[in-house]
Amino acid sequence: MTRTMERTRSDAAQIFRERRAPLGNVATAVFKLLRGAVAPWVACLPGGVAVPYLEGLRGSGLRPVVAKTETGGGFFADGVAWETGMPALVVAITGPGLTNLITPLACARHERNPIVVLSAEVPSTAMGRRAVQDGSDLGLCSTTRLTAGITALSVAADGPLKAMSAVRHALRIAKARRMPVHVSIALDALTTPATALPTPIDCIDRGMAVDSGAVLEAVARINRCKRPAILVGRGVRPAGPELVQLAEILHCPVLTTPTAKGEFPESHPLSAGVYSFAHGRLAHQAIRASDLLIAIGCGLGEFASRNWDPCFQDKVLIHVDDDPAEFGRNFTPAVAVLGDAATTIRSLAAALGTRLRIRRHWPRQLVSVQPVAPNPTAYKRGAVDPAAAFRAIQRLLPGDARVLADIGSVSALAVHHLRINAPQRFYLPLGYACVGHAVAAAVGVRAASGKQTVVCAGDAAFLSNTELHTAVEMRLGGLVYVIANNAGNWMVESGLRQQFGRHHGIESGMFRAPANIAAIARGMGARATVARTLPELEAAFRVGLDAREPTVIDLRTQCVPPPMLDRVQFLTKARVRP
Ligand SMILES: Cc1ncc(C[n+]2csc(CCOP(=O)(O)OP(=O)(O)O)c2C)c(N)n1
Ligand SMILES: [Mg+2]
Repeated sequence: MTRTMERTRSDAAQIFRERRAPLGNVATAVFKLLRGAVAPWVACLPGGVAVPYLEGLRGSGLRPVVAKTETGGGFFADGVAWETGMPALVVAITGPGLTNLITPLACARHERNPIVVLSAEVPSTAMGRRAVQDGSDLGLCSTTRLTAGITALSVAADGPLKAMSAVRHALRIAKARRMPVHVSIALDALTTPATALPTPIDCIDRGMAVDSGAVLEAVARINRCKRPAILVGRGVRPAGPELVQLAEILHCPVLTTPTAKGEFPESHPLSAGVYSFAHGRLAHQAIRASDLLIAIGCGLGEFASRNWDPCFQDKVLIHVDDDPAEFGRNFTPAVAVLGDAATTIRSLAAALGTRLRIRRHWPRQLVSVQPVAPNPTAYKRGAVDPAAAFRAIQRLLPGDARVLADIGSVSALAVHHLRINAPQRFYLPLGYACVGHAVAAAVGVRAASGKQTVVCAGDAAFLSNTELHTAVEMRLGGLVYVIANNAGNWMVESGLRQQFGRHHGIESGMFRAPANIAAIARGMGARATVARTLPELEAAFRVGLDAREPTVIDLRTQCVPPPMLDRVQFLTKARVRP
């Protein structure tokens, strides 16, 4: 080898090193690309093929959070995305890591929370050769095919260049469509030196031009009606002040779906509360009596339309949504206004402000809502009436605290008894309704919000995952778990009793004895108390809000039928009788 050739080779190596140094390998470059465009917490569960991701996170400015399962990690990310509106990252291994993520991704899809899953795949040379956990397209369980139906993009990259393009593309789609996405990168691609970063991710913010023709048509319809009402779903976010303005111009009742609880302040005189699931009497009356309904950001599905109540067909429906697929899904709108909620509401309010001609036809009691009457259920010794417990929580709840309700009788009780007076305070993902969601998602919400966070969950929900331990590891104070411990899956049992009578005789999921939730929580390092009376609950709740570590209140509750008649009716009607 000549000296010139040697120099050329060492120069090339030097240039290569210099280029490589700031970028590192593909795993490192991926996080450099994502930083700033995603929320800073990365839920991850380590494992052989995912190690390059974990190495890449070092010094990236992003913060790895070790979840106890990928399912819990996925819910954590869902909480982060819900709180921040930014895409939340999850890093997982292929195979079981990815299959564990299916449930939280489906939940995020329902709630339109952007989650970016980066999974690590077996090396390209091992694909299709029975490598452990092979989730490639050549393996037995292709992870991209598994996630394809529940994500906006699911793509595998077994080369470095495609890996970088895939991540960039996935992030754009997650942001634009507010949906989960999945990129699977092979181990060898992850560890290949990155040659160049793709152009930084610069997503154009959502926000569409207002459909002014449709707005004018809507205004004309509104002017001809007598009793308009507004029903808002989760898609209304973020439209707080605009929504209040529109309601005040129309002076009409405003209802929310259970998932959008609080998006219109429930303390506002025009609030008729939550419609359908666990609704109050007023909400139902307001919908029935209205002749025109402005539905904003909701698909008018089972919970949003009280089991597709036929009364919706008799109204003039003005449907506002940023997804045209929602129009006509359940009821045909007289006017469909495609656009982002806040902008459209603002345009409607502006157009109505000068032209509003409807006269006030609403009976006084329907535009001035009274608080729900207390549940008269008597106390049983040693256990608290859950309705009274919720009213106590309501009294002690700080105004800016986040409340997460889990699925179970607590979700119905929380919807019914809590009054949420500001948007983005209450999270109940009823669309996918997965038991255990809040227990894990609250950790993400508390971390991302910095606000006191209250979880209302049942004992079965608490037992279904262990992300409380993650909250303990993160030293998250001001995080209070109120666990309504009624010894089992009471919502199911209660539903069966309402449907079939007391002796249906099948396994409904009630336990022989209550689990010792406080002891389990202590075992994970949390502060924990058993509360058997309201004063015990109140004292523990107050202390927990200011505590420096997570608090669990093992609240022994009576089995009182929750307000869930609509759901029972839906299940009863759907049965085919012989
Ligand atoms: C993953 C999942 N499995 C099953 C269900 C059906 N389910 C709905 S409520 C419920 C009971 C939850 O029990 P718990 O958390 O103790 O609350 P409770 O109703 O007893 O107050 C079950 C099993 C579900 N929604 N999600
Ligand atoms: Mg229970």
